Amino acid sequence: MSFTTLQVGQAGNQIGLELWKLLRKEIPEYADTMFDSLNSEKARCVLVDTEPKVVNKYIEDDTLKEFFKKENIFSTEEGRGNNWAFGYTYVEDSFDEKILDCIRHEAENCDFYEGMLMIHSIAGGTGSGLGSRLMEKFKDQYGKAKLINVVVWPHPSGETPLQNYNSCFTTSFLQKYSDSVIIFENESMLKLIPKCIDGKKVHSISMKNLNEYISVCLKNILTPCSDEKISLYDICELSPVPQLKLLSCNSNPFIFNEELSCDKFKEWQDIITTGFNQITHLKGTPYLVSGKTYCRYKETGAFDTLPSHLTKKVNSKYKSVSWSSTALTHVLTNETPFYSQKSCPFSFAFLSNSTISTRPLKNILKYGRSKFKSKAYLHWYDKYGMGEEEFCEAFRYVDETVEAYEKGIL
Ligand SMILES: Nc1nc2c(ncn2[C@@H]2O[C@H](COP(=O)(O)OP(=O)(O)OP(=O)(O)O)[C@@H](O)[C@H]2O)c(=O)[nH]1
Ligand SMILES: [Mg+2]
Repeated sequence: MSFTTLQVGQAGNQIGLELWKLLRKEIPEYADTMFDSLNSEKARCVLVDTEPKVVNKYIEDDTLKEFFKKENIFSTEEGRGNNWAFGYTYVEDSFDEKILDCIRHEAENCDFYEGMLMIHSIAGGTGSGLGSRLMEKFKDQYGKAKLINVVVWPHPSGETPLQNYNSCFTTSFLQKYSDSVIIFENESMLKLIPKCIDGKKVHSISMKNLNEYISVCLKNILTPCSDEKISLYDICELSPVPQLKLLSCNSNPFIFNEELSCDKFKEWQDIITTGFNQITHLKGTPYLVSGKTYCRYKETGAFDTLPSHLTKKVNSKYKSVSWSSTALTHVLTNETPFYSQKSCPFSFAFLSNSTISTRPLKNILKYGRSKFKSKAYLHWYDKYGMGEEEFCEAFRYVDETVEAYEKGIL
């Protein structure tokens, strides 16, 4: 089974820089799932941005150059100015069709094509707008293939005036076309990273550090073990009904500034406890729809007690929904963690579908609707043919998603 990775916009391609650094270390085990073994083990990855700055790094850097196909890198001259409508509607010289041709070419080279893992932010113009257009066309052409989106959520306080509108539009497309959406909230990561690396003085956490955290999470769930094939279907199992497909991911230990912060962890129990402590919720106890833990541990001795320990931890953090009592599974691998050279004995990740995801949704809806009421910035969308009806439809989709979680848990 194989899948393609599609990175769109600045965030998508910057996260990719960190992710492929980790994945490359495990070639050739993953050669035919994420790497094209027929083509010198180059990544089965398509890289897209409207401005050339970030994707050019993949062309100019000597180490990266080896792993990426130059013909899979697409860019234009100018970004989409944090405007979803600009990104969605303006595709000069059939830019979108060229990208889809490239994805088709990659898919045709796979023995069994599972689908696409797409990485992007929801708040800018390219990853969100052009990304939405690509999701729509991909699902139109490959109805049965899976689409998993890894998305970066903006700070609620607002980095750009259009971010909540853009986020609502992207969320409505995710709800229509994606099979599972793994959400990484920039603000939550800023709070949780110091918890993973305490004992060290953290002066500031950079965007690169956020991307390192996201990459470690993705690495743990995409390559739980080196001799078993990764499958997008395993991740999609966590979305039992199409309306409930928003996932969160946490992982421990964590590589910070290329240094593994694992000195303070003596036992696997400590690593799991710190991993679960990363999960934050504002009010009450969240409901868990489904979850999967991923553990790599060379010592099999602990495998008898690990599952019940993990289940206990999950139950202390979440309430379970009445209709989904067996929704928690554990993937335990008798293998040294991939960063074992740094003497860490154990790695842990938790991928979960829970009501925690409704909090960021409510935020973009609240701020988006309040701006819409005062008709702020609507002309930026109107000039690309997006009228008030389109806004109302996007808000309705976000509303329905929140409602699906609130009703679904009963
Ligand atoms: N985690 C993370 N977030 C990022 C990164 N770069 C940008 N963001 C966030 O993504 C949002 C902006 O989206 P970008 O990806 O920069 O925008 P874009 O898709 O390139 O679109 P345009 O530049 O408007 O054409 C903001 O919420 C940023 O905080 C990154 O490398 N990592
Ligand atoms: Mg950009």
